[in-house]
Amino acid sequence: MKTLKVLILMGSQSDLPVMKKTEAVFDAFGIAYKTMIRSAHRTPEATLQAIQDAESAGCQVFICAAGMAAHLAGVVCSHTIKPVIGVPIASGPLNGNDALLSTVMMPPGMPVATVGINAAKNAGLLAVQILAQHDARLADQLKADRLAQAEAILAED
Ligand code: RP5
Repeated sequence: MKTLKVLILMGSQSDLPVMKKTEAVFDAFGIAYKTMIRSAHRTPEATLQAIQDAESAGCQVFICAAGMAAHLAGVVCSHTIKPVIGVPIASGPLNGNDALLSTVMMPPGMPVATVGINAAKNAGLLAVQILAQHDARLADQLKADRLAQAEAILAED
């Protein structure tokens, strides 16, 4: 079994349809990940436990998705020095604008790499880029992916 590389946390099962796009990236790149429903507000102790268990298992990157007053990524950041990627989810009456600001506006010294609202694919790719710093296979796969994107755009002429 492969060592865990990424833990995906999301505040609610209602976030899962969006976060399936992050899982698809890791499936495509052959990266070992785990997905859990943990909420900064509703399950604070279980969230901390998940972080500690993941670090013990070798986790290198955390991805945290939440909507509304989205504090999950910030809370995870407060418990680890591993990179934390935040995905603001468009849920609730403010359509993710609340989650975007809650996730991105971290205080100095506590960074969360925040992607766009519902940008779950980019969260996955950013995690792959982080892991590729020490993994030549992943770096090659990323280059091939960029090339394929360029070719697809040019083919649209
Ligand atoms: C957040 O509140 C979750 O991340 C979700 O985006 C939003 C609504 O949660 P549910 O009421 O659908 O469980 O904590």
